[in-house]
Amino acid sequence: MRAIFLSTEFPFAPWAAEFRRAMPDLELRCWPDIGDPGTIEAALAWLPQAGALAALPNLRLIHVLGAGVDSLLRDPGLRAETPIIRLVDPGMTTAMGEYVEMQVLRLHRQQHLYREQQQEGVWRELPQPNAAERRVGILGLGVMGSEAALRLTVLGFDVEGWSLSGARLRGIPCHRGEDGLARLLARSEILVCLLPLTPATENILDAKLFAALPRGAAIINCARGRHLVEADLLTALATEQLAAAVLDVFAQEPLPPEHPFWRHPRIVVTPHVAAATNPKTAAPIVAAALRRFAAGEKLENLVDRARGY
Ligand code: NDP
Ligand code: OXD
Repeated sequence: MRAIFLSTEFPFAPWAAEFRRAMPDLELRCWPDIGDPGTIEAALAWLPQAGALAALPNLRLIHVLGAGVDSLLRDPGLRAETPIIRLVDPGMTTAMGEYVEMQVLRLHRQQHLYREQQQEGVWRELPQPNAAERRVGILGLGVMGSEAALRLTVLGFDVEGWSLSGARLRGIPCHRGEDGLARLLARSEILVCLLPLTPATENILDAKLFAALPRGAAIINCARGRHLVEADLLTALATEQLAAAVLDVFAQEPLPPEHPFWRHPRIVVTPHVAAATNPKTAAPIVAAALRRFAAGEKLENLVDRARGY
């Protein structure tokens, strides 16, 4: 099989090395060294170069090198009939679980407040509820959200979620629809966003949503920057409707140096690293999908274009 590597962000060399091991018979080229475009059957894509997809007349499959497909679906060169597989890599799922656990524990144990006290040289003990008394809400209970929810449950937190289907997850109540969202928000002292970015979820983290949370709640956004209305977050922190925010993803990445989030005392910024794609673990997964495709077998983790994720 002949495939093309399309990425404005991921360097090619580590992927090429991993694919040589995982799939020695794959002829993997890197844009713009494309050869005869008509011979390329598959694209391995993360933020494809402008015009690249449109230039491949016989493309039969796209495998995304990440979990989210929002940027790929915006590519004007994408044809409606080309199947898209997204990356479901247990290594990334574990990483996301760790990130959410770490940030929820930080907020639960009030490290943001102790940090401020330390800077002012203040020795003051704050009330310390048990994990079982801390209500956490998770928006999106898919691959990443389920992992986060289950790990937090193991730590003893009182976890509930929200998803499109409302499918119940091993004892974790899951809400759906507008009413369900309102019920989840009303109880969530810490709210984690793990939704895909779609027209239905864009700007979901806005003033209306913040007002529906208990006063002094905290949010963690490790999904996409465009889920968040940035100005509304700054207002909610200024009025103390929200006590803190942890942000891993941003509308503009890298976050510009002058952006107010960098120096905000109640915002933790991490540079889109909650669950980074790792070529070592991802390449064998992508290779297995390409082999299934070549053998005409049923494909897994296909993106539903109508739903947008
Ligand atoms: P999944 O597709 O497995 O899960 C998506 C979840 O969101 C599902 O539970 C789905 O509901 C729910 N959902 C989708 N649309 C809606 C809606 N309109 N209303 C309510 N619920 C909705 O995705 P993943 O868990 O793999 O990943 C989630 C997102 O995390 C990715 O799209 C990506 O943006 C982000 N991400 C960020 C990373 C980082 O490093 N910061 C790394 C990896 C991913 P249902 O279960 O009913 O289908
Ligand atoms: C992803 C990401 O979607 O890293 O995989 O954000």
